[in-house]
Amino acid sequence: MKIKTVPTQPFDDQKPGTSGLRKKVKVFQQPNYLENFVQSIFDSLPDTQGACLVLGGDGRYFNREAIQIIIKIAAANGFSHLIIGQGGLLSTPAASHLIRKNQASGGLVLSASHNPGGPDEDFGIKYNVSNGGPAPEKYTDEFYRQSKIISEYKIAEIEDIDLDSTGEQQIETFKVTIVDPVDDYADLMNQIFDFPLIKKTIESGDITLCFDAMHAITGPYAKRIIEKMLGAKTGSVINATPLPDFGGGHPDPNLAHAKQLADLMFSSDAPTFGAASDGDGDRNMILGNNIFVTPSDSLAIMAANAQLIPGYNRGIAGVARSMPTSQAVDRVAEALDIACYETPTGWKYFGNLLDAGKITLCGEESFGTGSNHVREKDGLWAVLFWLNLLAKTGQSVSDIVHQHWQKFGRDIYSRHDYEAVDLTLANGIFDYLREQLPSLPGKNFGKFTVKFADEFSYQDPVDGSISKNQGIRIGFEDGSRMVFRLSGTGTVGATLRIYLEKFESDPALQDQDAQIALADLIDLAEQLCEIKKRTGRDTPTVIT
Ligand code: VG1
Ligand code: CO
Repeated sequence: MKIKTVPTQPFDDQKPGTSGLRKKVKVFQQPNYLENFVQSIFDSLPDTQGACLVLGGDGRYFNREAIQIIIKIAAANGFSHLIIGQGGLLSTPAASHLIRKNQASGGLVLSASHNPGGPDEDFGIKYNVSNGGPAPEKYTDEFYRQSKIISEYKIAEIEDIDLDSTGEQQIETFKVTIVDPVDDYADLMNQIFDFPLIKKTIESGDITLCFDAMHAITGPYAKRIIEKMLGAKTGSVINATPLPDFGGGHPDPNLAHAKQLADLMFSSDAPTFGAASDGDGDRNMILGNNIFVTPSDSLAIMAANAQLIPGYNRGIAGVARSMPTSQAVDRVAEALDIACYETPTGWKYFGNLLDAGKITLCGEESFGTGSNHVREKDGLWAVLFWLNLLAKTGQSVSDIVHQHWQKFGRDIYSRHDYEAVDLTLANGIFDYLREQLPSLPGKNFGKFTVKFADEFSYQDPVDGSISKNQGIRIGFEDGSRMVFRLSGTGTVGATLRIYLEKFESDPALQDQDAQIALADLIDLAEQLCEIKKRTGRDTPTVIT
């Protein structure tokens, strides 16, 4: 195999964020941009000689072209085996599973997740390590360091690989295996959940459902699993064909972006269960007939009911949630007498806890839940968990949620996002918040008394590594909380996220609209951060 060494210059903006490197497609299409980043990753790895790499993406614009380039760079860097999803497609959780199942040295997942796709939209690339999880910070810091000193990359001069036929292709000692993207993942789900019971309940009509794949990667997975294996009617999966631009929408499963599904679930024709997933298949939104389950509540409900699911019937070791996620799961952990960990935002912080067996379930408020079955959050897994729960209990989504609140209380929760904020203004807001932190504890704001105010820092209990500046937290005596963070996945300006939470133990007051129940906390957040005043905006871009 002929290998070419190409001289290159570093780019100064290849610092991975919350979940890999995300930029506009046009940025990735600049000469050498993708090549540099991939070579920087390979330069950071201890040994690529003879190694096996999993490769696939969410099918967004530039996916195929990027895969052909990566194959050639991987071959030139000594990888001996590539496992690639047919058509270049793999959901993030399926990629995680393939890495684990094949004991690959790692994987590259091409996705910008819930960000829009298309020639003028976003592309992304993320490296996962041998446990199947996103590369921890010590890796991503090294990728960035290499990207700043890179002077050349290696590329094999070989023909494009046929991505569409499953099977093996061999070029000298370099082997490429094209696999069906769904097969192994569907097998894994079948091992965890009670498929015969779910199928019976769906076929009897006791569960009716709609799954919105948002023209993204979960279409083929949901068609196979929900319609074919579990017997849901054809058409139960909507927007099922992955499109390079996701049909022009944001493949972000929330009430704002999955509007078609949300409208259906709050109509008189609503099925008993509704769900959606995101661009790369790791997020989920759960709905019942006229009810939306917040991701934080979903995690808590899963933890409280895990013993009803075959894959977790021996109980769960512990749970973890990202810091801004509501404290609902903490209450369940306390009742079950298991550990509950609070980690920074991003799935990479759960890996060590899962590997060490300290936790079984984990989740984030951003529509992400998962377990020790892979090392990524997993959208369809969460959907199947809920379907199994409905089938097993015979209850409706609404009954399950209300009973949970009655037992544990409700953490009324909302996140307000302000997108594309001018960077200088955003930094000013954080400076202003930071200045106030020392003087806040003990201060009264109407009925709220500040209990603590700090900037979250995390020490990993397994390897002792420390991650600082992970968001500003202000907690109040009554258990209410607000968190301010800057997004690490956006590609335009700064996205400021405000997370708001209030505990309600009185069942008579639990059924309130979150925005109304949180109104005084929302006002106080504005008073403390002045985002509306400083940006001149009068509402958040997205409320979830
Ligand atoms: C967001 C979410 C975070 C999630 C990350 C990746 O990050 O808040 O919880 O892990 O996206 O999800 P940020 O830094 O923008 O807040 V995905 O589905 O984009 O891989
Ligand atoms: Co995602």
